Amino acid sequence: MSNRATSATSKPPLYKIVMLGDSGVGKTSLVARLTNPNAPLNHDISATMGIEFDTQMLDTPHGKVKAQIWDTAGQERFARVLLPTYFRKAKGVILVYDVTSAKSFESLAERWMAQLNDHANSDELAKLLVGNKCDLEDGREVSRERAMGFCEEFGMEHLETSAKSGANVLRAFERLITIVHEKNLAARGGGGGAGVAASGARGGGGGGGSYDGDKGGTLKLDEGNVRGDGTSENSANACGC
Ligand SMILES: Nc1nc2c(ncn2[C@@H]2O[C@H](COP(=O)(O)OP(=O)(O)OP(=O)(O)O)[C@@H](O)[C@H]2O)c(=O)[nH]1
Ligand SMILES: [Mg+2]
Repeated sequence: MSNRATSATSKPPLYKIVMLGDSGVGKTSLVARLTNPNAPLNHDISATMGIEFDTQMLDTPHGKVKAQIWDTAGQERFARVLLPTYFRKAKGVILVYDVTSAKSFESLAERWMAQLNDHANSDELAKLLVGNKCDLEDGREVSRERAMGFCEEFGMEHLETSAKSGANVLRAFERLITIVHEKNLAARGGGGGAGVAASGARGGGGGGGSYDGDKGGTLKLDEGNVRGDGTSENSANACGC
């Protein structure tokens, strides 16, 4: 059977991608803008307290693929215990900073890249640097040139986005998933793009938190019930209620 016939009949591949960055940079707002483009930005949004995930079909030059987007907690107390779960079977990472916060940018090199290297094979992960809140030009603390320096050092592309206006939001997710998909196609010698994450996407497994690859859901934690291995005494709440 030709590759063409295979791709016409097979399900789109599913890849897990992870949003990383300090608390308040706008990770949840970016995912909300992607999945619900017409809803206004929520300024009263709560900090993510564990993991929230959603799936979204995205276009690539090689056809449609499904992204399972893990929106993680930027707050140290939650992120620390959940890092192994965040990275398990992940194929791509969006590193988010806030263009109005130099601290959030510096944190990427000082904190998030180090944790990525500790918990995942960084070379195998597709990465994209995203400077969010580009609508707040008057408050800018991170220049594009500085961001480009980071990209050269760590080998990734860069986009500035606004979860408020919607600027570049779809483009950022589509760009990352295209890099992920192309890596997968290259690894398979250019053949059909079978879903790498799909086999692990149902029923969870050893990494903590079960989830359903076709739906969104949440795994909410609080300090009292987080164990050191990244699991929780709370059961995963995959219905999102
Ligand atoms: N002006 C502006 N505000 C934004 C933008 N994106 C997010 N915000 C605001 O920034 C605040 C934090 O956004 P969140 O999406 O909760 O940030 P987060 O990265 O998910 O934070 P944690 O869940 O704590 O890790 C909220 O008040 C948002 O309304 C943006 O593009 N422009
Ligand atoms: Mg959040």
